[in-house]
Amino acid sequence: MDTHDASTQHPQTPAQPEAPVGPRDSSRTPRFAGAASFALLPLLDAVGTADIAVAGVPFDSGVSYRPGARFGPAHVRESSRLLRPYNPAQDIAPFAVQQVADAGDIVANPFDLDEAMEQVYQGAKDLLTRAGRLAVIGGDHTIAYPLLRAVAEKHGPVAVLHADAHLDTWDTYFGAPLTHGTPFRRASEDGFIDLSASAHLGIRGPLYGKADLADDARLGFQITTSEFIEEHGVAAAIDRLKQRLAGKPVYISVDIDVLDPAHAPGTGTPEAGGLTSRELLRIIRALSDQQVVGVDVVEVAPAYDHAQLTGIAAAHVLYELISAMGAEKARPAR
Ligand SMILES: [Mn+2]
Repeated sequence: MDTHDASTQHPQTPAQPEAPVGPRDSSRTPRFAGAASFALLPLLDAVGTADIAVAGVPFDSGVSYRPGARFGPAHVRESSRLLRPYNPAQDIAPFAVQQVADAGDIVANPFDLDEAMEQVYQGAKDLLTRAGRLAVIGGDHTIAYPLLRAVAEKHGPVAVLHADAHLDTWDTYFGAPLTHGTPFRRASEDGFIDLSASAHLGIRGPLYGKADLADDARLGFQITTSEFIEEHGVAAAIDRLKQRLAGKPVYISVDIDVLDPAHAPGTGTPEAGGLTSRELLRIIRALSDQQVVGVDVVEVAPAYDHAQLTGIAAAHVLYELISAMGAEKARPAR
């Protein structure tokens, strides 16, 4: 970020990194006015480079049930207008300790899934030349595959923390190897994930058979179910996840259907008995001591949403993830 040549600096004025450009000033422009970038942050093109780029992927050609997550990025941005600059729950100003900017959307072909996956991969790779980390708004869960491909290229196999009602490690649907129910099987097979440190959170609901669980374990995932949280509490779930992630580079992928439909009705494959938004936010906060190298929040389908419930939940989840990613930078200043 700092482009000053140290040799031209006066000795009494050591080089200072430029302060991050924050969200639009809501004391001058009402939050409800103008176009919505995520959290009313500046666009990446306006700031050039960023520590974290927020990018949308309006793509839902991989869904097996209700379509509509292609409208997720616009809905989450629209639902993020009320996010304020200081996060007391993590004692951090996430847009002041790091440059966060909205990179707009990565365009993906809605009629050709293979081409779309290549576009998401290339789009993520290109953004990673201008931003240290990506925070992606989906889009259906298929996009986790090309995103993990780009992240693994940079960091090696990553510990994936996958919050979802579903395993998403199934094999094929109608013979198709890449759908929103299969990205983590393909990512595991292709070596993008650390098989000893990856985990699902919030799994629940009916499966096709018991073999699904055996396959899933073989593909590298430990499961913390929704029932585990009910039985043992959030603190025990956090301990279990931290032991599993074990200080590795972590990629966090949040399918908004990890939340109960009461908290997030606007999604493609809802399952009863899920987490509350309060439980999920607390778990994310507890991971601020991890090395989080990338995140996504996917499967927001606004056509089934009511009063922005799902959009607001997703916006807060992303805000908490961005805060957790900033914790490392904030620490020395405290
Ligand atoms: Mn999913």
